[in-house]
Amino acid sequence: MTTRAREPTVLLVDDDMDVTRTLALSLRREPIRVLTSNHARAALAMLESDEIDVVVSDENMPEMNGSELLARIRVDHPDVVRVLLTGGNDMRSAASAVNDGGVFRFLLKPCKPSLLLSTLNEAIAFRNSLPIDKARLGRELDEALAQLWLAHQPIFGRDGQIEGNELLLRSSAPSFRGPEWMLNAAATLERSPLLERAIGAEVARMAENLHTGMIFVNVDPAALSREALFDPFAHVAHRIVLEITERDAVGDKDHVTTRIEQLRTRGFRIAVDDLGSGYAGLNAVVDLSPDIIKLDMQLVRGVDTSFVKQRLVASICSAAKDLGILVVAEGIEREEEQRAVLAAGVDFLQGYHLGRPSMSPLRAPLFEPVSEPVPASPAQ
Ligand code: G
Ligand code: MN
Repeated sequence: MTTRAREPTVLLVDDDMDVTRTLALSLRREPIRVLTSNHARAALAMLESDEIDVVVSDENMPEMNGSELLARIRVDHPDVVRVLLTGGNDMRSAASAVNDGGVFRFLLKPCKPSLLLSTLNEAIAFRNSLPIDKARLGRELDEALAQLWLAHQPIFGRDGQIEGNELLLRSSAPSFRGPEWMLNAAATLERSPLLERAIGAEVARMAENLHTGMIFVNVDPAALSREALFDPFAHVAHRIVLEITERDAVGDKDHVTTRIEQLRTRGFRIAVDDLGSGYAGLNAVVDLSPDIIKLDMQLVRGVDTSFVKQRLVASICSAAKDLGILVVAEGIEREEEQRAVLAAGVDFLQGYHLGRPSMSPLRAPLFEPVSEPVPASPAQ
């Protein structure tokens, strides 16, 4: 749960789902994180909760047109670079959006993938050239740190018993725009070790409060060498599963492997997070020899209706079994997905359908349910 060099994030807004889908698809091989929204209001909400560098918005939308949306973004998020996407008949509004200074570029529909990409690269370069207001970011990070807490999301065994919890970074401060924002803010200000110390202490507190079961902690390869993250909870290492999240290609692979070995010797278990997503490929399993594999949500999404996904999940489970590795299916949102991953042989289940991350800090110890039936009290 720490720093990572962030991929630039682009938000595509169009009321036509086919347009957002096609544009997103054309960018899938680029080192760009692409979010989409089909409603202007939803887009504004995403800007509040996520860190977004560039917004590309359609002009002609029912509830709020693109120029108006971008004008609002200009006020609330001045650093976000704005691009307008228009049909030929909206040229007038496009021209005024650019002339009034609010919009970086406009693109004509239908937009060629190569033009979209070059425009986005220019927008991202422009975004990166803007000076960061470090004083403001520092205040926001301080606020977020002061109200930092860890949500816990249950992870279930095949029999429906809770076997553990994944801890997820949260803060109650208004400046908090999500875990990625916080990790990046700390990295930008060279304060990652401070954030890691705070997280380490919270993990220890949560381990005490959660009383029993495994505790899954997200760790970025960059944080592996910083002892201060692990020291506070080293005394409960046997309960801790370190989820290695590789959003970025790992730089020094040998170093990562050596560090993982050391942590394993200290009693920590190791999981490869998001297996099957961009960077967490099968090589991660070879390099890290994990105890646990967490299947990426994209493999789980719609697994009940995709024969390919069913076969892939079943094959991974079967290979994992041979290797003595346990498999978690995460991001289960529907009963049918749950049934399909159980049929494919996963060991553990996680997702909104079974239990959402907790909404507020955990204050008191949470005890496991009483295993013996409580005798009914005699009738009055
Ligand atoms: O990358 P990682 O696997 O650590 O991602 C965990 C994130 O996934 C958390 O932010 C958590 O809130 C979210 N999450 C957990 N369960 C679900 C789910 O069922 N569906 C979706 N969409 N997200 C989920
Ligand atoms: Mn995770």
